[in-house]
Amino acid sequence: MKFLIFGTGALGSLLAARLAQDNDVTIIGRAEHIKAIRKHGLRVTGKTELCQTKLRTMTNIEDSPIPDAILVTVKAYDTHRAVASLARFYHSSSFISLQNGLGNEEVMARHAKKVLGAVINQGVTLLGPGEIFHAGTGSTEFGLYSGTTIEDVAPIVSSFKKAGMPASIVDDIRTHIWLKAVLNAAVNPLTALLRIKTGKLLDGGPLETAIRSIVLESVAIAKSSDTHLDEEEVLKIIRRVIEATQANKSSMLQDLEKGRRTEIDAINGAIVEIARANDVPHPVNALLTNLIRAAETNSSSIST
Ligand code: KPL
Repeated sequence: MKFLIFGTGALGSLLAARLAQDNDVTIIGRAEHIKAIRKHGLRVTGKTELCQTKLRTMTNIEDSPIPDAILVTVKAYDTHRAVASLARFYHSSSFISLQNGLGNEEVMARHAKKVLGAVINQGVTLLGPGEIFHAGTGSTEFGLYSGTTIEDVAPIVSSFKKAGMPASIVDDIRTHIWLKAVLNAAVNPLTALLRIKTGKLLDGGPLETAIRSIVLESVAIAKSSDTHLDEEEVLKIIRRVIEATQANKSSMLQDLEKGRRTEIDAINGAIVEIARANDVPHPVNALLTNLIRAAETNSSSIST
């Protein structure tokens, strides 16, 4: 298959490294990362150990061949910009968001003819230009979102499996996207605010109580938006993902540590927006959103 991976942060780089073993993969990313990959290959350590040299690297989208599937892995606040720059492919390729948060697929579906939904759980860290660390591995679920059929999704799932990444097709991808948003709403702000690795959340005490509060409130908000999630099931799944990615630093923690903007607006912030629109209580998510916004503005002066 021909893949275009748009956004070569930690996750996009992992997907590129693994999929390029058996597919034609083009990556578009920041100049210094691309330069390092061209020189030394893309180095992956941790759960994946390889140095990938079979990548078509680009910094300019205009030079890319037409792909079968575009995996969008930019930060959620960059989705609009990414989708606008992919206009050449609106009528030819399947667009797939492998991002955090709610609303990415809606942005794609406003322009692209074929959109697939997907949810991925992989713990990955960018170590430096051309180098990533794969801390925790999980599955990827794909589903039809708009304008797509099983013929669009099946070959992508096969490619993921062949590349050693467990993948499946689900009927209700919108519910899975919500589930991932609730997972991120619980894991990401807590790990970022406390500056802890994901595994520390399973403390059998206050942090697990905090996770429960976030999940109960978020599940009620999902319900107001016609998405049914079972609270206890969600808690079980979150526990499983935390166990599988325990050595990982969540993406929000990594963002704060680097003094970068986080994806809080697309995660807890988006949940708050939906709660407001549907008149549902949302104090826990609103508090976390405000705390992360405050941490974003103060992260560079943490020791003063
Ligand atoms: O999606 C994640 C992230 O860090 O953004 C995981 C690894 C699932 C933790 O929430």
